[in-house]
Amino acid sequence: MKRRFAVAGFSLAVVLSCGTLPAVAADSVTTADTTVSAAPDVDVNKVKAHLNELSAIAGRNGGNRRSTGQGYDDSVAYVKGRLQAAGYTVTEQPCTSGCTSGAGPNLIAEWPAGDAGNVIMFGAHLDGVSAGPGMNDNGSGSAALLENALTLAQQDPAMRNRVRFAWWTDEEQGLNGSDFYVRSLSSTERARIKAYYNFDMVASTNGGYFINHITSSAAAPMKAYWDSLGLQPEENTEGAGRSDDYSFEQYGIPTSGYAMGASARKTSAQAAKWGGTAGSGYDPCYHRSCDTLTNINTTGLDRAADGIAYTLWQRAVETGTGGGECDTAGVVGNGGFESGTSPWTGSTGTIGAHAGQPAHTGARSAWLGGNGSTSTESISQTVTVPAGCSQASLSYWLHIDTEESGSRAYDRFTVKAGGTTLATLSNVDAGSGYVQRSADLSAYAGQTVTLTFTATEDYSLRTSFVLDDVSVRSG
Ligand code: DTR
Ligand code: ZN
Ligand code: ZN
Repeated sequence: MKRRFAVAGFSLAVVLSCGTLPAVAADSVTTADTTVSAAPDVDVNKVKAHLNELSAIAGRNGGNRRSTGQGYDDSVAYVKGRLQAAGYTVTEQPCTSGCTSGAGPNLIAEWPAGDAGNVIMFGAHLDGVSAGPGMNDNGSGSAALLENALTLAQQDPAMRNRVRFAWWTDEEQGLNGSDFYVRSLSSTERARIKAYYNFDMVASTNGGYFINHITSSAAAPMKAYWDSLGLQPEENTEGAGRSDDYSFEQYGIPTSGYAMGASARKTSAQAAKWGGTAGSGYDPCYHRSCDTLTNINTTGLDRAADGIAYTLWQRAVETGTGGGECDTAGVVGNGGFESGTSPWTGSTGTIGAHAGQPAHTGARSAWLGGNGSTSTESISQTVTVPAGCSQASLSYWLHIDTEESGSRAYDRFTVKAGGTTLATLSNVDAGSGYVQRSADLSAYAGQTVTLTFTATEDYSLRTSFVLDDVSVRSG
């Protein structure tokens, strides 16, 4: 369904009541001095066309798309062909350990733009059970993801972060394809993945609106989109640990995703807010032969597909610098300490050009501590995190130089937002140069908060905490 609720198509009162949700499903929003791209509407008819192809593939292959059969390999070939035609480099990854014997490959596609050190992943399992064609489980997630990948390629917006898509093999036999993928990555490659979003059963005919880890920072854009539609989403308790997001969770990668539910029954409270039949399963055809093209909730499928696009744009697309959705330029004043001391307050005598302690960039820094006697030095400034930043972080460069030795913390450095401690470091973290560190500020979107950096030393032996290039950034 083509739905556009650009700012112009929405009453101002409604925009304001939605609080912090910026520019949903509009093609672009023109601000005072620039045009920033906003998430597109993903055409649900095109998502359904992919489902038709997957259904036909099952029909030609004994009625299923089980990971070990030709129905799965043909599904891989279909998705791969569409992605390649759109300009993706696509990798088939054979699952060489932990998968069912004879299982086909994972399919991985990365859009080749944006910071390769910040990868946002979106995945769905492409295999089904042997009982039927697997249209809701999981043609729905596979097709919604494919159309999102094609939409991204077609729009080709300026990218801030890297987007990687995955279609997993052998989920139904134990999350095996995704487990193999995450296990096979080096720890460096794993650390580049900042979030994984999973889509398994997003079109259940008697479904609900479920989000994995709904209160997490990774889930914020997924939730913001469904909240903007008034859907009152709930935690995906039924699916916890039961789909491919679990493989990423086990390595500490933040995960979220959408689901509409499997065999668990809808409660009367859920039927009251979402419609449908209380006391019946969310998907009456779960793992059955009747999981066909008629077992698809088109409205739910559309809402999931559009929310994926919204999340992808929020997390990975460049939003421009002219007062866009999450413009972090200038949020921290004089973050490099190059122009006097204002707007920093507190121990501003620590700010300057310091012989013997080089700056990270420029000539000046804030040298906190290094006295070798009982002392506390602190600098603060009050910032406003833009409301459009569903993901925001505090970044700073810190060089810790110490005369202390051993593994006991004598001299400490803390980073606070208001009364909340975001980070604690000490002489134990000392090293030869500057290290860039960051802390999550997403919880402060739309709020004004005082950032404070404090060095506290004990009675002897100096530890210097040299701070430079403080900024708030999106993502
Ligand atoms: N991974 C699903 C199993 C599953 C069970 N409950 C839920 C809830 C929401 C999504 C998925 C699931 C399967 O593939 O069968
Ligand atoms: Zn599934
Ligand atoms: Zn299943």
